[in-house]
Amino acid sequence: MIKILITGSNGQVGAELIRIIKSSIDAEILCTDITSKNKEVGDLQFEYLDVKSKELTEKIFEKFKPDQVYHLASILSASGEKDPYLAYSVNLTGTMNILNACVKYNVSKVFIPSTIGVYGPEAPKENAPIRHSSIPTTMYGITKAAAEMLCQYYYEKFNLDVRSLRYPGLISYRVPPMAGTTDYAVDMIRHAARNSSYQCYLEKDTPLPMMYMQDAMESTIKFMHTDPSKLTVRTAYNVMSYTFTPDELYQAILEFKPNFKVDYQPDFRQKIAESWPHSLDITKSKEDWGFSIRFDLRKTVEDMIENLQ
Ligand code: AKB
Repeated sequence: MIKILITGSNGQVGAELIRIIKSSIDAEILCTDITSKNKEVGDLQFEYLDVKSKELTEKIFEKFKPDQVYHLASILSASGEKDPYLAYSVNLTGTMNILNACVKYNVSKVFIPSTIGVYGPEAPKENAPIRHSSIPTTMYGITKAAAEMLCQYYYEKFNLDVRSLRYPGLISYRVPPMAGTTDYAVDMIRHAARNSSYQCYLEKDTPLPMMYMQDAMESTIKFMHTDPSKLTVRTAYNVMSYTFTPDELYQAILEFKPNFKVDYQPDFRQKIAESWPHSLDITKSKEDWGFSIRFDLRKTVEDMIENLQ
């Protein structure tokens, strides 16, 4: 049985990844986070791990001896702007600690998610390519762009099988996201499901690339199972399902909740959203590892509302 270590297991992605790994892989799983374990961890093993600490990180690796690592601990775009130093320490020092421990303890495969936050305002807005020369304007984007380069560096220098996907905004119902810019989408659907009105912190006509969590997790597992010889990108592959604006999401929700009301009060996150592309070029993901999705926007909204009710 393989041993899988997950960092940031209490977060929005962690909670979902635990489920899919449990149901699709015969593995011994160790969940780690800086907060006490949430209910998704259930009866799995859990340890406190602050990835900023090299000593603690190595202690956990030494004790558990993972074969594979899913390094999800991260500070997202909105929280990163409130505390840039923390974003730097977790997203870069933490990632270095994980990569070094992976090399030291002979981990065979590691997943480190990236984000649309790596793009800056001068990147093409439509079909943004994997390779780009834009400079991200958030600390989250800067650290994640550097982390992508670290992935490639560790792959080339240490032959470590590091893999990464640039996630767009992820829509899910189990653990509410609270620290990003794309989170309004989850929040809007949550309010609709509970029959309360919603105040949106982005302008109604702000397009962003998005994806339903089920598709994101199934893609991640498929990607991690791909024969390494097929992978031609060792920074990060682009993935996304659809683009919508807050108003387009609102219109999609009205089909299921006709009395739902939204008003718009943009805050500092508007500027972050405007610096990101509307859509990504996903050709390489389709060619190299067969990326595909099941949920369009309508199905996403329907499934979200059903589960949140
Ligand atoms: C955020 O909004 O910060 C994240 C992301 C797009 O990476 N959801």
